Amino acid sequence: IKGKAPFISFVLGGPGSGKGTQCEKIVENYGFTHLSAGDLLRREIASNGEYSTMILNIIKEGKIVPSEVTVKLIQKEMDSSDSLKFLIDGFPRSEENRIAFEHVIGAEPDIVLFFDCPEEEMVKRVLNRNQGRVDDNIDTIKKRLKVFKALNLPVINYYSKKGKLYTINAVGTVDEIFEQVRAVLAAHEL
Ligand code: UP5
Ligand code: MG
Repeated sequence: IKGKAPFISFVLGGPGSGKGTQCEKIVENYGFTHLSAGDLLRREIASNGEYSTMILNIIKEGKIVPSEVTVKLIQKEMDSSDSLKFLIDGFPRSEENRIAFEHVIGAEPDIVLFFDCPEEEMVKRVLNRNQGRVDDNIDTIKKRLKVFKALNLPVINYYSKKGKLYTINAVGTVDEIFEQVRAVLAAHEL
């Protein structure tokens, strides 16, 4: 039986907007537990489990893995952690993802950080990354951007209406961007 409900922040933004980079800074400075949905899915591919091929094919196409699979991976991580502060990075990517999380985890985020970045900057960052990700090529990036606009922006609008959205200007140095994040976390006494 768990005690106090953890503080949950969703971390959203387009491909290459700097979610992972800023999450690392938040972990260093504020002791959050960082769960990147994309990293959990890539780990699942590497484990050669029953969903590996399906996940790989979806990621290559820049599409969204079924909520059931992603939420289960997130749930496993949350359940096996006694952290009181979670960053859920790159999720939910669609309204369907969002609703599945609410149902399965039985919680809503306390805040949502949205890293707002122009498309040309995101494309530049992703193409420069060079970490061998199967989706870091111009064709897949175009698809990821399309899916982001069609399916993730509605989630961002939803949290904006709920008063939970904090939009961060994701252009600038990593430290300049992190100063904006600090201000949001400080306002929540974290
Ligand atoms: N960089 C970072 N900050 C910078 C700055 N201020 N100035 C200049 N450069 C900066 O950064 C990207 C690159 O930019 C890095 O090289 C960094 O050094 C540099 P990063 O912090 O990695 O950006 P991030 O937003 O995390 O980019 P990422 O590519 O991880 O975002 P995506 O949302 O596209 O990827 P994710 O891993 O979340 O998902 C991948 C795929 O998995 C999805 O397309 C989808 O197919 C699937 N997926 C699901 O199906 N469901 C999910 O719930 C999650 C993922
Ligand atoms: Mg990332």
